[in-house]
Amino acid sequence: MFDWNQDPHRRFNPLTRQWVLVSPHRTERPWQGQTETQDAPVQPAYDPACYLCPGNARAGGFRNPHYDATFVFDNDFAALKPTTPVEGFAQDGLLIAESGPGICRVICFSPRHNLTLANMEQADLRRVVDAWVEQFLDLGSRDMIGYVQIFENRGAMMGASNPHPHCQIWASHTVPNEVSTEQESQLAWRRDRHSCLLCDYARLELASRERLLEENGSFVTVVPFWAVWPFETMVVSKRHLTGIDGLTGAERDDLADILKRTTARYDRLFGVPFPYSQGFHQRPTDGAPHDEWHFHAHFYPPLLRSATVRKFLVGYEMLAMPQRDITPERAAERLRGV
Ligand code: H2U
Ligand code: ZN
Repeated sequence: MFDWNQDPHRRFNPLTRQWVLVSPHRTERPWQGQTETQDAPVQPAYDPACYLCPGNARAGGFRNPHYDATFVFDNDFAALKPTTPVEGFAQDGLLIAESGPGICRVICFSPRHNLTLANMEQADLRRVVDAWVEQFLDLGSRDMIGYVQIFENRGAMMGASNPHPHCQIWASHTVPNEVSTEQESQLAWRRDRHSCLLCDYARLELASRERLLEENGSFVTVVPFWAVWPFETMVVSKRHLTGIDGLTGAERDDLADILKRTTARYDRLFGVPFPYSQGFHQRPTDGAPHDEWHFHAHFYPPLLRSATVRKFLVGYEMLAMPQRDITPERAAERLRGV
C-alpha cells in the first residue's frame, strides 16, 4: 500500500506547472530533534550607521528626511532605469534580447530600525499596506510600466543588505518570468473551467484545513500542496481580486493582520527572526482587466531544520527538479504548533 506520508512521490504546482519531488521518509528523525534557539543580535531603535534610518545619509549621497511613518525613495542603485529606450535584438532565433525601462524604489516600513512586520503595531502595518497600494497605482498607471513587483528580502541569509524594516519595488516594462508563467496557468484554468484557479484552491484548503496556518475574514495562509521550500507559504485572498488596489479598507486591515500573524508564527518556529523572501503577485498593469489574476503573496523562507541549517536548491534540484523532505502537511502542522 502506498503511503503519501512516507513514500517518495511528486506533486504538481498548477501555478508554475512544475513538479516537486517529495521524499518524506528522509525526514522523520531530524525533524523530531530539538529546535535550536539562536540569539539574534539586538538592534537599536536608531542606528547612526544605517542608510535607511531617519535623518541619515544614504550611500547615493542623498539624506533621508526625519520621517515618522513609512518612507519611499527611488533606489540609488536601481536595476532598472526610467530613461532606457525600448528596443529589441534577435539573431538566428538564438540570440534574443530586449531592453526596457523601469523604476526601482525602496519603502521603509517604519522609522524604527529594530522593528519587523511581526512586531509592528497593526495600525502602522496598515500604513505599509496603504503605501503598497499607492505605489502600485502610481507606478502601474505609467504607460512604460507593465508590471509592479513588490517584494521583501529579510535577513542576511536572504541577501538583505540591512536589518531596517523595508521592502523593494521593481516596476518593469515587461512581465517577469514567474508572473508570466502564473498568468498563463490562470488564463488556461479560466478558459477550461470557467472559474479562478486560486479561488478554487482557497476553497479546497479552507475545507480540508490540513495545510492551513492562519485565517481571517479576508485571507488565508497555507503551506501549498506543492511547496518547494520547507516552510513556504502562500497568503491568498478569499475574495476574487486581481490586485492590491481592489482591497476595501477592512481588507487592507486584514492583510496587515494576516502578514503580522504569519511572520510572527515564522519567528516562533526556531526562536529567531525568520529569514525569507516574500512578495505579491497580481495583475500586470498594461490596462487590460486581467480577470484571470487572483491576488496573493508567496513567502519563501530558506530555513530547514533549525535557525542555522538552511536548505540549498542544488545538485539534483539544479539538474533535474526541486525536492523536499518534510511534507507540506507536516510543515503546516509544525507551524500551527508554535
Ligand atoms: P535589500 O536589503 O533587499 O538589498 O534592499 C535594500 C535596497 O536599498 C537595495 O536595493 C538600496 C539598495 O540598492 N539602497 C539605496 O537605494 N541607497 C542606499 O544608500 C543603500 C541601499
Ligand atoms: Zn535603520
